[in-house]
Amino acid sequence: MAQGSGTAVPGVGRVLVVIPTYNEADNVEVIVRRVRRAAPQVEILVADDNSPDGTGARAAELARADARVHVLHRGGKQGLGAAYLAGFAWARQRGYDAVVEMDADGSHAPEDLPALLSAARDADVVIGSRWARGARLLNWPLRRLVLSRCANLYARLALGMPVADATGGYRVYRVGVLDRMDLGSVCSQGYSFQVELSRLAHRAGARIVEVPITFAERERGASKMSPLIVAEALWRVTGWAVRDRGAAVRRGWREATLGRARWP
Ligand SMILES: Nc1nc2c(ncn2[C@@H]2O[C@H](COP(=O)(O)OP(=O)(O)OP(=O)(O)O)[C@@H](O)[C@H]2O)c(=O)[nH]1
Ligand SMILES: [Mg+2]
Repeated sequence: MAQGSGTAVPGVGRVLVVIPTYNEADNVEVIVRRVRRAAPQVEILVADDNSPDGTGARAAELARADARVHVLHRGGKQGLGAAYLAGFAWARQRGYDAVVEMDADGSHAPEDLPALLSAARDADVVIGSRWARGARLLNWPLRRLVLSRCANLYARLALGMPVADATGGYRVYRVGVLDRMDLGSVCSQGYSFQVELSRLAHRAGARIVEVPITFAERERGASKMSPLIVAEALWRVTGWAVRDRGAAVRRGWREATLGRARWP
């Protein structure tokens, strides 16, 4: 660890902020600049899926000008989940101690990052939460607000996780906890990725802490949210719930029958 060289966050270590991008040419420079200003010790990896609008080339320019900015050029659009997993692998190979997930469109304020990193001193996973007391939502359309509220309610009830914002995509993961999570089993393409990782972290016994954030609607560029992405989340959460409940019932049944067998 490069302690003392100005690249370590006290109590956390070397941090890599992974920013997945697809057609974010108007946003990439702004977000990189804001992260560098808000948290000068961290490094940044832009994980670009060969965006047709030239986001990758812009990110490469930023990387040439700043040794703390890196780019992962990927072959084509493969979804948010695949881009993050590639970013996590990149971080692991290079010995980072923590990775941050952050959108490129400014919805996740880099100015909140110091608070998230400070919470990471005593946690395995920190979720920048839209549904924790003190969070602020700016210009979010009512339909997105309702969708997020319902999705979180469903995920919490179906999966039994004590997490208010399981769909939120502004997070810190200590690399140690990623090692305990079975990332090879991850199958989500879109935003159910966040729920899937919440579930894996919860099952790995991770200390999960939520920190309120200010979440703003994107100002520039197009959303990649689609009905297909919502359907994927619904379908996957239901599948995990059935699997988890089935396993719990089988466990209970086994314990009950074994207990009875031992009864004198
Ligand atoms: N590398 C990569 N990045 C992606 C892909 N899909 C989305 N992203 C990025 O993931 C982040 C979140 O996507 P958004 O389109 O902002 O999704 P959203 O925040 O749910 O939607 P809005 O609220 O409408 O902005 C952005 O930085 C996107 O550029 C993908 O397939 N590959
Ligand atoms: Mg967004």
